This record gives sequence, structure tokens and C-alpha cells, in this order.
Amino acid sequence: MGNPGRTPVGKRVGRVAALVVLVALTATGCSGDEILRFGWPVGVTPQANDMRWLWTWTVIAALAVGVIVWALIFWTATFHRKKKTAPGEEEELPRQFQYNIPLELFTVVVPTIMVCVLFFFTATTESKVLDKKPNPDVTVDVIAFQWNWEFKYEGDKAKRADGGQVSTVGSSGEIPLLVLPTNKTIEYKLRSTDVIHSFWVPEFHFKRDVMPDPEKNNQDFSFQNSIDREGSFVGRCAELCGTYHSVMNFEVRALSPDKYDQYIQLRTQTNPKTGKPNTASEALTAMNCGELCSPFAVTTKPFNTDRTARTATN
Ligand SMILES: [Cu+2]
Repeated sequence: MGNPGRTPVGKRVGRVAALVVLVALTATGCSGDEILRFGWPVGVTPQANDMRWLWTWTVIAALAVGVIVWALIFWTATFHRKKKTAPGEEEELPRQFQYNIPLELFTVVVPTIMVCVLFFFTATTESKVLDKKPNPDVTVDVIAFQWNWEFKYEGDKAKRADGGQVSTVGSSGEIPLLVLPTNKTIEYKLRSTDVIHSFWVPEFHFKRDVMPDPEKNNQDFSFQNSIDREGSFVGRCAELCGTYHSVMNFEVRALSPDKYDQYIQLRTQTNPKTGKPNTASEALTAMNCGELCSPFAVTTKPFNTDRTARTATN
């Protein structure tokens, strides 16, 4: 029976829901892009962007399914509850739907299709992210060891006067800088000299274990990406690898291709003051290009690894 002067329940629920959505969108001060990210962090590679769109569409699909399911639950609970038909009569159960073959087929077939669609888009995104070009512009050997990193550049451009290749090694006093060019295909070849480590740059949205014997372990130890903007991005070891695992950090310094070429060239040259090839910090200092050429890491700093200062309390 209608109740004059009052809005029907369905309409009221609809209005409250619309108000909640409106407040959520306006009060949080999020931009359209931020809303569509659904919490996905901003990445710096096209690969990270591919993964971001997979996430966005997956959340939209999940929300659409959620809204339909919630609507059906509220609709059933509100309009199809046990009710009395007349005063004094026994309560009557709503119409029952068990053993309804078409309905049961529907609830099996539709979720199966949804899982297949999600699988398809996940697999295509994964193959895009892991795709490798035959001739990358830059190849860098990433050598992990307890507890630091060495980055060795391959190719003739990175050949020093003394015949060796340009390489950067971290120490307990200095965070190693992995200087890379923007908008170029970079190949990372990962290898460990001791235990299993893991190469992780959060802004790449990519992490891969660094194995001592990748071939024996049947591991694909290389991957490629490109970096779409200049900047400094922290890198970390993401596999518990012993006492100083937590201090095993590095920094990716992405420079424009011109600046990168200048950097590599400086690294191949000998420093007249020291008689040795320029170090990463010497090359960056010589380039003098502001924050981007900061000679030391800006995203993290070395930790004090001296444990001799500590004494047992009992
Ligand atoms: Cu490690």
C-alpha cells in the first residue's frame, strides 16, 4: 500500500546512493585521472602504464558486477521479504527459485565468461610488459652481491680508454647510481654473485629476482623497458638476502639521451687528477645540470652499517 507524503523506499535509497557518490567525488578533491587510477601509483615506463590500464578496467568491471549484485540483494531484501497477506493470516514465503536450470546455467556461464575475459587481458598485458626487442639501445649488466649493486654498461660506447667497460659499484658509503637514458629501449641483465636478490624500482612497477645461476634455474634473467621522463627513482633489493639486505639500495637517474651520451662519454675518459676513469659522481659533477646531475643519490642515503659501536646489554 502506498504511503501518501512519503517517497518510496527504492527512490530514497537511490537518492542517498547518488549523494554518497557525489560527496565522495567532490569532497576528496581527486582529479579525474586520480579517480580512474583507483589507487594505482604513477609509473615512469610505458609498461607501467599498460599495467595501470589493466588495473583500471579490472576495477571498473568489478565495480559494475558489484553494483548489480548489491542492487539485486537490496531489491530482494526490500521487496521480496516474508509478508502477511491479510491480518490474522499466516506469513507467506516469497516465490522460491531453487532447481531453476536456466538460472543456474546463467550463474555458471556468466562468471566463467568474466574469468576468461580477465584472463585474456591479463595475459596480453603480461606479454606486452615482458616483450623484448632484438636490439635494445642500452644494455646494462646488473650484478647483485651481498650487500650492494654493480651496474656494468655493455657496448663500444661504454668502452674505457683502459679497455674495461664503464661500471658503477656501490659501497657502504655511497649509493650506486644507475644512469639511464629516457625514451630508449633498455635491457637489464640480472645476475647475482652469491645468494638470491631482487631488482626492484617501485616506479617501474616491476620486480625480478636476481639469481646466482639463472640458466640452471631456468630463469629469464633479462627484461626490457623504457623510461618516459627524466628524474631520480629509488631502487631496492626486494628479496631478504642477509644481514644488510635493508641497506641494499640504488638509484635510477634517468637523463635525456643527449645528457646520457655525455655522461657515458665522461665515464670512459680518464680523470687527470686521479689518473683513473671518471666515477659516476665525477662525471655528473662535470655535467653541471642541476638537481638531475646531483653527484650522489637524492632518493635514499647510505645507512650506518657499523655494528661494532653496538654492545650487548647483558
Ligand atoms: Cu639483496
